[in-house]
This record gives sequence, structure tokens and C-alpha cells, in this order.
Amino acid sequence: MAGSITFSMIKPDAYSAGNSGAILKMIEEAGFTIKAMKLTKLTPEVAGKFYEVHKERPFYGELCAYMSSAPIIALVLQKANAVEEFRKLIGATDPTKAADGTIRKIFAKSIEANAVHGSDSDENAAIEAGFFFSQFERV
Ligand code: DGI
Repeated sequence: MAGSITFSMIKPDAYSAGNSGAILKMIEEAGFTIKAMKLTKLTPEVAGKFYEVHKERPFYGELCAYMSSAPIIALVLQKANAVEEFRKLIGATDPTKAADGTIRKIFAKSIEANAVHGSDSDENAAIEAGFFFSQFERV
């Protein structure tokens, strides 16, 4: 099936809590196809580079420490209108504001430990997918 792509991560809190399988199940049941997948552990430096757009924000240091605190699963996902559809599936950044049935509402622990990442534009999806995966690691 054709469609656009988005980039996602299952974040340290969700991985450590053993929720990766349940989250992947929700993603597939929502109609996304997994095009690339990798389990890895970020260093604070790599997390800092990934979140460079947030470097002026007060939580940047904590965010980089958190994102490198345990393994993550990086994903490239495909679906029609993937970026927008995936942001609907994960819900608001702050899980207390996320809609019922969304991944963050179900699995997130806090605004920082919020279970999953989802790209916010097609342009960023391409940049983020390229940050984690070579062309040989994508189908
Ligand atoms: O695109 P999102 O992940 O929904 O949100 P974002 O791009 O505004 O922020 C990126 C990540 O930074 C978010 O998933 C968790 C973290 N973050 C955002 N706002 C706060 C925050 N972390 C803390 N500690 N406090 C915040 O206010």
C-alpha cells in the first residue's frame, strides 16, 4: 500500500515498562505498515542532536538525559497521511490532555516520559528517518 511516512520512537518509559509489544500492536491495528525498526540506546549527545530544535527550551537537558536513560525502538511507519494520522493515534504531548484511547493516554507516565515520539511534519519525518536508518535498513 502506498502512503506517506512518519518517524516514531517507543521511548524509554514504554520500553522499560514492557509496553513495546502492546504499542506496536496498536500501531499495526491502526493501519500503519512498519518500514524500518531498530532497538538501540541513545547517548546523551545523540539525543541532544535529535532534539536540537528544542535546545533553547528549559527542559532540554532533562529531555536528553531521559531519552538516553534506557533503550528506545526507532520506527519508520507508512500510511496515507501518516504524520497527521500518527499524531492522532498518539494523542497530546501531555498525557493528562491526551484523548481517551490514544497511546499516550494509555501508556505515558508524564509530559516528558510520554511513551512515544511522532514526527510533526513530512519534512521532519524524512529528516528523522534519515537520522536513524540508512537506505539498506528500510524496506
Ligand atoms: O511533538 P511532541 O513530542 O508531542 O512534543 P514537543 O515537540 O513539543 O516536545 C518534544 C518532547 O519534549 C516531548 O515529547 C516531551 C518533551 N517535553 C515537551 N514539553 C515538555 C517536555 N518535557 C518536559 N520535562 N517539560 C515540558 O514542558
